[in-house]
Amino acid sequence: MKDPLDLLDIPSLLGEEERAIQSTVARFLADRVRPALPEWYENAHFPREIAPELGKLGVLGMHLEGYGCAGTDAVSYGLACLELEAADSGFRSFVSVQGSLSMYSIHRYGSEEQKQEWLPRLAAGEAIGCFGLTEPDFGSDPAGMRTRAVRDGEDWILDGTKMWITNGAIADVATVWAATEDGIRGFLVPRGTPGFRTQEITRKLSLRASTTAELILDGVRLPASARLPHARGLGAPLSCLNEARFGILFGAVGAARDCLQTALAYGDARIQFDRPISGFQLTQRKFADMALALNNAALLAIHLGRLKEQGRIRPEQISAGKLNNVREALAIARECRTVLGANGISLEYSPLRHANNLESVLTYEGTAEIHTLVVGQALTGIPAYR
Ligand code: TGC
Ligand code: FAD
Repeated sequence: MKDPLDLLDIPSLLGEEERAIQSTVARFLADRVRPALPEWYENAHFPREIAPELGKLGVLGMHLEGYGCAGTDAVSYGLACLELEAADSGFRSFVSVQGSLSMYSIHRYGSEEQKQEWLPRLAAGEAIGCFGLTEPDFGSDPAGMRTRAVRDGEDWILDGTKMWITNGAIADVATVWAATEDGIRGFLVPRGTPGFRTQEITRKLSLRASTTAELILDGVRLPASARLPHARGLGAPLSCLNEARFGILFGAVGAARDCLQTALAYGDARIQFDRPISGFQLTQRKFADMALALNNAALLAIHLGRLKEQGRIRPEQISAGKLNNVREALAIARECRTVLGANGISLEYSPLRHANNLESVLTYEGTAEIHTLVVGQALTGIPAYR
């Protein structure tokens, strides 16, 4: 199938090892994930048993060093996200939450004991992690969170509710952010802790091949050793978001590429008025505009990846990348759907599934409006959130 990223020869910007990682991930998805995707999506099912296979593939926490993690460069991690999301945003989401939110929070802010206990199992996919920041009444504005952690002797008691938590119902360990009298702190809450329960969120029209839950903490007693000792203030969870948002800005390119590839193939095969619909100028205009937007998004992703590898990427640059690439990917997915006509609304084809998924991607990890304001603040020096 034609690769629309060949238009600007995007692969020539990648090293040999990066390309090898990308094609290994793509092959795994073609064998193990793509054939069953329509069924999983239709049945709102995430195949939990695939986690150890993703661990073996090396994509869980792949950009982290040590503790069973692969320690790859940023672009390699991005390319894995790109291929995962070309299959389905739900799989990129699983890998983002496991590696960039759960594992990263432990890797960066955890004690040595916490790292030894959790990271090797999470990297292998033998354990699953989740990250609870959002609450029913505090999404874009996590600083207002109501979840509280109060000291009782050496222990901590946690009360509160977290909402829309990816992997929440299947997680063995939850990174939970809570307000204390010294500001926001992070805690590791293992599944089965008394007072801690999860409730699957059903009836989703987006990210159906992904599991999302509410976390309920009712007088959860944790030992002092459950607190992430190096996490202080809202900056700690926000720094984890930078990692996941970086994966998303690559992932969005993958979803868009898959849509455009599907539309190009369909346009060749579908005959109307005695000729392939890709021979019509109006269709070619759609293809050309989408290919430009897609290649630009890929260039932006790789540029930001190189900045990250040099250790000089800034949060507002990640916001700019997430804002642009998700917005463009959603527009491409919708436009590709039109090329497929009525077939475009069927699960037999990927564009509408991607478009529905991208509605979540546009919202989670900071909404498009929040990232607009982050860029606005970088340009003007004036924060306009409140
Ligand atoms: P503000 O006063 O600006 O900042 C508080 C402290 O945090 C620091 N900071 C950052 N640090 C690292 N990275 C960033 N991106 C940071 N942004 C801010 C800041 O320097 C400050 O540090 P200090 O030391 O001075 O205390 O905070 P604010 O309350 O005004 O909020 C700013 C705002 C709106 C940008 C922030 O709250 C925000 O990003 N809101 C969006 C929330 C969000 O993205 N939630 C995502 C939840 S997780 C999720 O969606 C997972 S989906 C997973 C999947 O399935 O893929
Ligand atoms: P709100 O914050 O209520 O925003 C509603 C609307 O108001 C948006 O359009 C928003 O942009 C706009 N708005 C808000 N404030 C402003 C402002 N200052 N200026 C202009 N416009 C504004 N969270 C987690 O912690 N962990 C997870 O694993 C996780 N997984 C998720 C999975 C899915 C499928 C989804 C859909 C969400 C997930 N989330 C997760 C939650 C996600 O991060 C939040 O939905 C997101 O941060 C937005 O919060 P909200 O939904 O409460 O919307």
